[in-house]
Amino acid sequence: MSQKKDDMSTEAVGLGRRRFLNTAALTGLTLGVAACNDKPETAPAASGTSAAAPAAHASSATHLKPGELDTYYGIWSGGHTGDMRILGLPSGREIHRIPCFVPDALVGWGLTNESKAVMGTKPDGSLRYTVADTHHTHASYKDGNYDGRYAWINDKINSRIARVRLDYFVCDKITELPNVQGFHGIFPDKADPVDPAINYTTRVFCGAEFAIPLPNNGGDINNPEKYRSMFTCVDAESMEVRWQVLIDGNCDLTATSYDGKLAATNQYNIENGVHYEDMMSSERDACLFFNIARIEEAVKAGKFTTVGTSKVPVVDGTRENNKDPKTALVAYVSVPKNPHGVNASPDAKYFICAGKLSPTATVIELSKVLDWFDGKLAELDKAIVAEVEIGLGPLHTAFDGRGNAYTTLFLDSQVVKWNVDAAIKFHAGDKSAKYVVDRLDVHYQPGHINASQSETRMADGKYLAVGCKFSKDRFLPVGPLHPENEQIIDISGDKMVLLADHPVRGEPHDFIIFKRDLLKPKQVYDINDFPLAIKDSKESGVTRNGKKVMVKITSQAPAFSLREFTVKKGDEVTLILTNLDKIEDLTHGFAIPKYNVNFIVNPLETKSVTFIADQPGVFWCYCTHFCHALHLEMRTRMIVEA
Ligand SMILES: [Cu+2]
Repeated sequence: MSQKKDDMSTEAVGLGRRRFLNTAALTGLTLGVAACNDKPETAPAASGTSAAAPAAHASSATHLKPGELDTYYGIWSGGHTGDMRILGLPSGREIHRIPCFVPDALVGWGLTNESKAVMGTKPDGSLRYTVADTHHTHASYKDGNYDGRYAWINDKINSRIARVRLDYFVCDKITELPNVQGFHGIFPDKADPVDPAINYTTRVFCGAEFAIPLPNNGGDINNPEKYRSMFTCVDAESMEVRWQVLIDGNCDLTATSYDGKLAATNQYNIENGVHYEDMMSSERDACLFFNIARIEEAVKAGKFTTVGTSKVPVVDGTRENNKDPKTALVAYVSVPKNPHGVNASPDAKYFICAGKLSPTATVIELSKVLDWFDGKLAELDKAIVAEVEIGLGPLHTAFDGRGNAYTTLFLDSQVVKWNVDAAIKFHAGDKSAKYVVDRLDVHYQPGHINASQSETRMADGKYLAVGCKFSKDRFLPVGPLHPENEQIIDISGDKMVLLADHPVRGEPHDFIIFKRDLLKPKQVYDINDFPLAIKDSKESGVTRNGKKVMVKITSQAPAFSLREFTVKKGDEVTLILTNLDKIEDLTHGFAIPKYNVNFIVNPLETKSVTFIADQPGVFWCYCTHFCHALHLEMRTRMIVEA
């Protein structure tokens, strides 16, 4: 405890306790050990840290009165469940889950023909994939703020990107990226690099982590020096892959500039190693800056190759072939080894990379990177305007719009608040500049962090959410699998104030938080959006074409349009259901016992399922979503004749 107090008094200029682990190699070792600690240091906050106990007035902010609405939306990645989660903040209440990559039993995602078409199927009609690992979610921009059109989310396992429509909160497209593995970082652009009239998102950038032989078809397995990773650009509207850039090393996170000119990925494994040890031998890795206009000119000029059966243009962004600033497509700004997280400051000036294995944050000035591309900056690393110590295991950074950055310290189990301008002054030689403003213990081992409006020009500095990877003793024990702990922090004052803990099912990773008035969700579908819609209950009935049978049904509480329908054993049945109820919140379900069918239809929504009627008998199809006092009576009889 006294040790900790001593350290806190030297916080501004150095890191005391943290200093002894200043070398990246040692820190790397510690990273492995940290996960095994069953009790990280959780002593009461010492002087210099914020109080861990919430102040009474601030704490009440998260406890909304019954009927009171949240002021912010949070979009959270669902992790293994492959969905996107919608939270209300500051309460932290989970309001909705949007299935994307993994089947979902509530809505029938992965069961209906419409959702299977989005998810992708094998030639036999079964789903191509049923597992996922979502990490990052970001939304579309206009004028430097969210415009409420779309959000995107990644699947690291199968290198897929899903788009969610934010008018209906549904996934409408999924694209699998060619020739990459471990697709991790994702970020939409915020403007076009060339046309100033396009001040909104038209591209989404995707960084891939794992280097693989290209093409990965059995060749070059024993030539690790030929393994490469790629940075991919996806069209925001068509969701088709526009182009890819071959790079050295592995992409970690992704960030984009507000002027649309630069996208970046911080990079580890510049060594191109295939074994754990090889990936950490170099003292510095890099933050890669992609010159979007030049890449697209190169593609237009035909200066690209393709890989395997993919038709996607691939340009060369390797370090060796991008040394000349006048022609470079990619700039490799050096950062301490194995960094994690790259985040764009809301003043549009800087990207900040966190050190992970180094206790530092690196501040890179974007105008200087552009100067290098223009031949006006001789040494690229002069774009680094600060590289300052902030604590052990820095991972991700959020902003309050008042010049402060908030970085998670995985090893220290803290959030550190630091002032970017002061850090730049300190780096320039002013050792009296106190850039560390505050520290707050979090519980425990924080990964991602984000603040309200942090990733926009309108960062408002009200709330900070921290995704803690370990919850340990914060919730009632439920056996060996612990939930993760999402903590909400008030950042409106000088000191951070911890407001609330929320258990979440693993593991959300990343999230964004924005003002509720940026979204205008619709609560009833437009029936014309569905090609198969049955617009009048009189169109209901059974039509046969050989062994193929189409059953058309509508729902209007508390009845289905058909009281019964008959098919024959061996028929291929396609059942189409339109919910003709137009009233908000009047959803129906449709389940067929023994046929593994259950899905819901929202007001004026149409869905269909196809199955083989392989079991003769009577099957009571019933409404599974409570809709009416006569909900239990809402049924139809499927008769399958032997
Ligand atoms: Cu019903």
